[in-house]
Amino acid sequence: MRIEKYHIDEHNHQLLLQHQRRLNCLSQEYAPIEGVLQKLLDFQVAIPSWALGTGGTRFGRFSGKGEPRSLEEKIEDVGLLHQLNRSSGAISLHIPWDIPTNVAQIKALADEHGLIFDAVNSNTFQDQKGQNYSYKWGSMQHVDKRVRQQAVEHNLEVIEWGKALGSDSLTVWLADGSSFPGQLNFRRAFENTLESLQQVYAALPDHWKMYVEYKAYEPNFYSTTVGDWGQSLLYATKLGPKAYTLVDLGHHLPNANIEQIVSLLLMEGKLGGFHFNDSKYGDDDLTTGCLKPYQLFLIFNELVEGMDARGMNHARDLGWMIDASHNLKDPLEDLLQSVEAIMIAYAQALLVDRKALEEAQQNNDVAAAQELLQGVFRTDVRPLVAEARLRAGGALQPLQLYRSLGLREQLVGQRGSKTVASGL
Ligand SMILES: [Mn+2]
Repeated sequence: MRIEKYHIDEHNHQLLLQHQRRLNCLSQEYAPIEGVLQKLLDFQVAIPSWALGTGGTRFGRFSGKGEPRSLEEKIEDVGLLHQLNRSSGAISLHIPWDIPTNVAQIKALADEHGLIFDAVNSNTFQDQKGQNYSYKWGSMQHVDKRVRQQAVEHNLEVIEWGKALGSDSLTVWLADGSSFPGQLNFRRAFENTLESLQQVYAALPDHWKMYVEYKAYEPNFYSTTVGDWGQSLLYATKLGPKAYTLVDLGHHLPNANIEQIVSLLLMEGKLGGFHFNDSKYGDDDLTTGCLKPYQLFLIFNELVEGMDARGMNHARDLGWMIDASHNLKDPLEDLLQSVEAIMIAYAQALLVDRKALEEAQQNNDVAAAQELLQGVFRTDVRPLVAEARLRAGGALQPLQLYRSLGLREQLVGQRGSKTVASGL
């Protein structure tokens, strides 16, 4: 399903005057904004293929309606998001949940929707039908070499799918760890994992990146073998220049200073990518920015500062992806909200007066530094984000248009109300 262009034009036409009034106010305060707009236009956030259906908790899963039944329909869904916001131009596939039956057709379909394939994700956190060995006691950390080898081979297969699709990165998240003291020899678990990752790393094409994602706890509750950014950085450093740390916002212990982690990883040239979501207690996988928009802004503030210090391209040099689970809201509405929150935080970070902030820091003027950051954070930059969308051919108010066109109802009409998408 595609949205007819005239629907978007009509919608924009209705909102245009009000939009321009708001934008003018903002431009007067923050002139010139052209450079910021171009950066917003370039910025794309990949949508994971597993976030298009309803997620679940360990207690239950309450299906939504009109969920995508196939990889093709997942691509169509991301295509809809991208038509609406022009900032969701990539899809991140999960293997084996989303193995294409016909690579050429899938590539052509993605191309039709203006989508590229972002990082491919391996899965050794659950057993698949017909596999020889179980991951109950871990995958790459496992005491049995045969299990480790199976996990390595799966990752090699994922790289092959990625190569076929035109992806250029592999994300490895391991559920490996232990739930009880004494269960695991930490050092051997690390060494086994490193040795396994080294075999995967050796198979990476030259221009590829490997993202080593960390997580503090869950599903294991005593130790995780890639448990924090220090451990991930250890692996990434030992592996080599193509390996990077991936930061998932929900994978920290409560109140961790994620913006500082980001800053130091960037300094070391080892920050590879991001998984956006929000949380109150743990890895809640809620809509990005729904709870802690100020933290999201502070993270983007460090990202922009750190990337500029290294002369990096904001849009291309890091991998940007949403990693959330949608249990209550329509996944497409939820994703529109997440992307919007990311764009707002990014726009705000771009508006920070870097010179004035540095001056405040040099003078130990703490109050001035706070005023500067909070001044930008409290500015409503939504017209700026909307203007970027407008210029790219998207909708001024994506969520509003999604609802007024009855897109979910149309999807239910096509797919039925009892569909279940594969995913978390
Ligand atoms: Mn993640």
